[in-house]
Amino acid sequence: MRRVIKGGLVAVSPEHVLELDIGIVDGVIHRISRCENPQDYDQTIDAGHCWVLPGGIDAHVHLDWDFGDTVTTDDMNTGTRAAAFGGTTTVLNFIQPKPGERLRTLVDRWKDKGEMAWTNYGFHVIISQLYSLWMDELPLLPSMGIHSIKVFTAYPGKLMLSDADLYRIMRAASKSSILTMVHAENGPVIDVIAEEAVLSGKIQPRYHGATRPSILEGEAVFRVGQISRLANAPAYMVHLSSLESVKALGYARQLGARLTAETCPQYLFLNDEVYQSDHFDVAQYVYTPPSRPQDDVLSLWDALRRGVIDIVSSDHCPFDLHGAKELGKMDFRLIPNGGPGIETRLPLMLTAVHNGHITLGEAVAWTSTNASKQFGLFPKKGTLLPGSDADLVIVEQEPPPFIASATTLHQRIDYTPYEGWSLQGVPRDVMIGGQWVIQDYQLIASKSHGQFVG
Ligand code: DUC
Ligand code: ZN
Ligand code: ZN
Repeated sequence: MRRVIKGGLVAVSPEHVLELDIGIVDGVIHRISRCENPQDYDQTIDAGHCWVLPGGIDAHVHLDWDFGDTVTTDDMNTGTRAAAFGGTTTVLNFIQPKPGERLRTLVDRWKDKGEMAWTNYGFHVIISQLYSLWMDELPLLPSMGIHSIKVFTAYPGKLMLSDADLYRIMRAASKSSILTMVHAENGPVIDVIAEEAVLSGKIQPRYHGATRPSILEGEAVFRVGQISRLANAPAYMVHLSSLESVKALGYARQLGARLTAETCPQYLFLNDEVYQSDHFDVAQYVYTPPSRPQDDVLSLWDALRRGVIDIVSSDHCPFDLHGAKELGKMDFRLIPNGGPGIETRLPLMLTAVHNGHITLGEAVAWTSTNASKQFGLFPKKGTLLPGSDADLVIVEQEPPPFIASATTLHQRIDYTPYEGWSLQGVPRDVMIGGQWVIQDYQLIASKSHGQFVG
């Protein structure tokens, strides 16, 4: 099948946004230039008055994740379908071995689940303890197409590693060319603060925000940076939310730490005002880290612009408000931490472009190109160069109105933190591997086209 997309303003890369036509043959971009002979193609798509962008890459999602006593509501089917509606064509999902499970079994199990994915997909493996079987198999992960692991310095007794084990695991990962991704917060101190809050009667969801101070995020970012230097390991800091972290990141890097970092829309578009009410509805903003004061929000935008942080991922980790979140009705510590965002990530960033807050090139860099480079997918993904996979989105420059709502979005969850927001960046058309998945805002593919990116 030969297709040509004509007349769009094409972000070939963040630096090169040009009026071009894109020829696609057998799922791969074969030329970018003015096309004078559309009759050479089987299909011509009019992209006049549209942006054509590399498909979004969401490097941080939790689909079908067992988290404590519950599981995230979206799975590889529903979550990737929602991702596609939001212009994301590749998702990297966190997968966690069951106690005693071999890593190979885990990866095989998830590759089977990947059969239902509408987008391309890859995996990061969560390592929550220094378990000998996992440590023995760690070097084999790259041969299974896995190049990153994730560890936590929060959630003592559940997911948290000691500093000693963090050091051992980072060192082992680095020896096998595996990137360690880190959730950096000082979990033990947070637990003391949260316990004291509950003992003094502060049980409502709003206290989630106040009991996870950003000092303890910055402290952990710096500590992880120093440990990573000693382990001679690069580290990727997930979901940074605060100025404390940005400063810690900068200082650790100055000292020689090889750190990269992401932030997420909930830290760029929301602030701590969401924790002002005593109402249980505030549980929808119980994700970790919490949203921060507006000064932190501004510092994150600034860090993105300066290239200190270079990726915006969703941390899509959905739990129903009138469901799993109610586990914490009487104690905010029991509310499963996480919120939805796989579908709204790119549209929110493109709305910021429409509003003149950021450039189109910046949005492309932060939502696609930089993640493709970080996770070894470039130049097949994250750019629209000849030879790249035809994973792309077409976004109308003057789109029809779209109001974000749990009912208008496709994520399988009963709320969105952006309920009622007007979004201007919802893609009209989405192509994955040369196949149309979304056209004219409708799902048109009858089956999934996702490929494993290993
Ligand atoms: N960290 C994540 O990255 N996702 C969900 C919960 C958490 O703490
Ligand atoms: Zn986390
Ligand atoms: Zn996460």
